[in-house]
Amino acid sequence: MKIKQVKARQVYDCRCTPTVEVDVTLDSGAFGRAIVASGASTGKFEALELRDGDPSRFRGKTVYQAIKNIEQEIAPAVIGFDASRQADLDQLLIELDGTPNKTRLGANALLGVSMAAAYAAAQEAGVPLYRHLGGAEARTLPASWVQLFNGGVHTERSIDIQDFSIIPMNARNHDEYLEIGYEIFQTTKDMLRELGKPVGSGDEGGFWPIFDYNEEALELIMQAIRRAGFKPREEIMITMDVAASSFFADGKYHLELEDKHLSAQEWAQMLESWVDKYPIISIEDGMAEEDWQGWELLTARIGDRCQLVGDDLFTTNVERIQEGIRRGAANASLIKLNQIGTVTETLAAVKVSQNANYLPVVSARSGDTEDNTCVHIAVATNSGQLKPGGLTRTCRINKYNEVVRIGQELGDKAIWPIPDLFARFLK
Ligand code: 2PG
Ligand code: MG
Repeated sequence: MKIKQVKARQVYDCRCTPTVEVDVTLDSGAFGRAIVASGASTGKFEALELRDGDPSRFRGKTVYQAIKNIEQEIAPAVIGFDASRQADLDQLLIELDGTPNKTRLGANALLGVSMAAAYAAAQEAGVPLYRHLGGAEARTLPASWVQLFNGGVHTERSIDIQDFSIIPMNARNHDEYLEIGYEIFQTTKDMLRELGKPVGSGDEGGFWPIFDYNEEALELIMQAIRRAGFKPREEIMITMDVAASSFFADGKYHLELEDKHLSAQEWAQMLESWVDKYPIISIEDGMAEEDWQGWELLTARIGDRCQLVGDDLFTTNVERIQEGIRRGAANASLIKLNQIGTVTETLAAVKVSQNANYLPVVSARSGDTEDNTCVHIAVATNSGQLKPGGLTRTCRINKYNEVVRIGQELGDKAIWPIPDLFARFLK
């Protein structure tokens, strides 16, 4: 499975922001292609996404240097390497870069090669990527958070909270799940229309909310669930990504819509009151990435009845996840390939989470593409949850479609994870 050729090019994500695409060809002719996704609400502790920074070209966002690094440094180093040895290959990439945060060659450069090599090795082995990475045990289809509202930096901060999604809990399979999600998504649209509110979508395919206060999103979701003929809590649960780092400053949480400046204690109280009032099964980044104490506080308060997901907090970084486990901060981790920069480190982050009973949620990014690697990572690791976005835009729907394909491939071997996945929060 020797790598024969590595080709890289600048392509464009769903915001038309430049990004890295890599092709890896093996001696046998087996071929792998991957595109690196990109975030907007980027965590401070993420590996570096190398951009050229020339404001006259794509507003500084071109990735020509990363491409050059692949062609001139990474390719010569990996040509002749056995692509089936993913962990060794990734170790080589990490050492070649030589910095803790992949700042020299760029995590986007490294990840593109890492993922494309994985695809090439899978093709050579004649198996799909999830099987190549996860073996025969990889057969849990992910339940996707169906995003209804975008917010935060994905909608020019039209509301403070970054996203609201639903999880149909009683669906027996992915098709049924998506059908219920679709019905509620469309009902939400009907209601927005009736209220004279915009029905356009934010960066991740959820609706772009124009609301007077953050809780209005929750109220509307409750109405939409009922109007679509479902029972909140019994049948449908809600997830939120607060992305609290984006409104945390000087030790306070600043809710612009409410004009409130809250201490971690007050903010945790407010989140708890929402969990009391609404069927919220999951809160992501409820506290800011540097506010470990806030995280501990929130976890102690509601961690037994709500999944608390560290995204900016953990940045798919084994050491940060371990720190969270030690401190009792969060009880789940968001997993994004480009936060850490290689396939192997991504899989390691999932493992560390699972070993500590922290549920992993594999996520797309707000700047995503036709690449479906995140879906394969979810299946490969039996994570059970995926965060692809709302029910518009191909960069979102392609993830749902990939789940459909994998489901068909697995046939009756496929495991459908809900509602068991959340049993510990539903007692
Ligand atoms: C997040 C992600 C995906 P972004 O915060 O969870 O929803 O957003 O890719 O912009 O960081
Ligand atoms: Mg997030």
